[in-house]
Amino acid sequence: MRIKRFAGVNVREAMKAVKEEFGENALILGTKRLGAGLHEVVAAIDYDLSSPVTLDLGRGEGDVKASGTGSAAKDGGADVLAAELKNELRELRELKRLCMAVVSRSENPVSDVFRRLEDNLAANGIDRRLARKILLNTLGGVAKEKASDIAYLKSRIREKVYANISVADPLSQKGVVAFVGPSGVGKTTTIAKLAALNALRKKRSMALVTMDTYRIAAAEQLRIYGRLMGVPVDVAKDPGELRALLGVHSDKDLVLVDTAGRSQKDQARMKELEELASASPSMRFNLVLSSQTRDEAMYDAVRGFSAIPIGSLSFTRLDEGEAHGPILNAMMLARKPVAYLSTGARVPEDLEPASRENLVKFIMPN
Ligand SMILES: Nc1nc2c(ncn2[C@@H]2O[C@H](COP(=O)(O)OP(=O)(O)OP(=O)(O)O)[C@@H](O)[C@H]2O)c(=O)[nH]1
Ligand SMILES: [Mg+2]
Repeated sequence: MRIKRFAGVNVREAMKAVKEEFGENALILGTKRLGAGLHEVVAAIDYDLSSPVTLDLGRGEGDVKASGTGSAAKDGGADVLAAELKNELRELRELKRLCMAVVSRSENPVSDVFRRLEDNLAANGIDRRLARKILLNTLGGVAKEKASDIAYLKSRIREKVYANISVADPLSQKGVVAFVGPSGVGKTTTIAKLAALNALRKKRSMALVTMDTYRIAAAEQLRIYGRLMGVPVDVAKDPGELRALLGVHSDKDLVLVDTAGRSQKDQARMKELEELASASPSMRFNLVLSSQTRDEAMYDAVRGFSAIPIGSLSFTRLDEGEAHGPILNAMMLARKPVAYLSTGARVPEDLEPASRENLVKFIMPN
């Protein structure tokens, strides 16, 4: 985004300068009389309105990296992160100041509309910083007579969010898919649902392997599901055992690998995952996150698990709250497609493949 002041002998002249430099898509933040024969117009524009909205939190560190490059890049990433955040903060402070200072003769000043829409997005759990970016990217191109039509603006925002969502099904191709993520988010349950859908409904040949040897009941939990579905369940203690089992199951369409939940703060356990990823380069990784995880906790999880080559994200517990904006927050930081949405604990009913349509409905229900 760029914010600039334009001066002219009157507002019309200053607006002409805005149009010349920023074009029709400029968002007018305010006008001010500076003195006799001198007026100022403050205008904003996104550098590229067609570019995706990004939450530039932790770019560099937050980007999901290929395995092996994780820790080295992460150390240098702290500076980049600090610089990015500082920059972000400066930009937002300037924007806030300008929004507050907007002088408008219309009944509904830009700042009021902006604040109402921002509050609406924030109430849905969307990070305010991301909400402001979405609004700036959306409002810039809006015709003047529509500038205070909240319903219209919301539909434009929905289009913007829709355009920024990507979805993918990691099980559409044959292969091995591992499910990783924080403790208790619903990894094993998601695997059970996917096993039921693929083995029973789609008649695909499958095997399940659990690498969760931390909890005594973990393997048993998966075995019970496997037995019900007629799908073999094996336990692998380490990447070597997994490799041997994958050899045994090389005839299967799909092998789903369950891993133990872990905190991204537990360096030893994260290291194990990195080793697993580098020992199994063809394995695809799906990061499972709870849609109820808010703000920094969500970003910490996304950043923490970015040390392994995450291919897609899944979100659980959509039934547990009304606000699903954290899904968008996580997506924008991870910049990875969404695979599955879990809407309850029932196996296999409570699972939907992610689509742009259902995601927009969850993220912006009102
Ligand atoms: N309400 C709700 N409960 C869920 C959902 N997904 C899973 N659960 C429940 O959450 C609990 C934990 O689910 P698990 O699948 O064992 O979670 P996990 O990520 O494998 O846990 P760990 O292996 O211990 O890290 C279970 O009681 C599940 O029934 C969901 O989408 N909504
Ligand atoms: Mg589990």
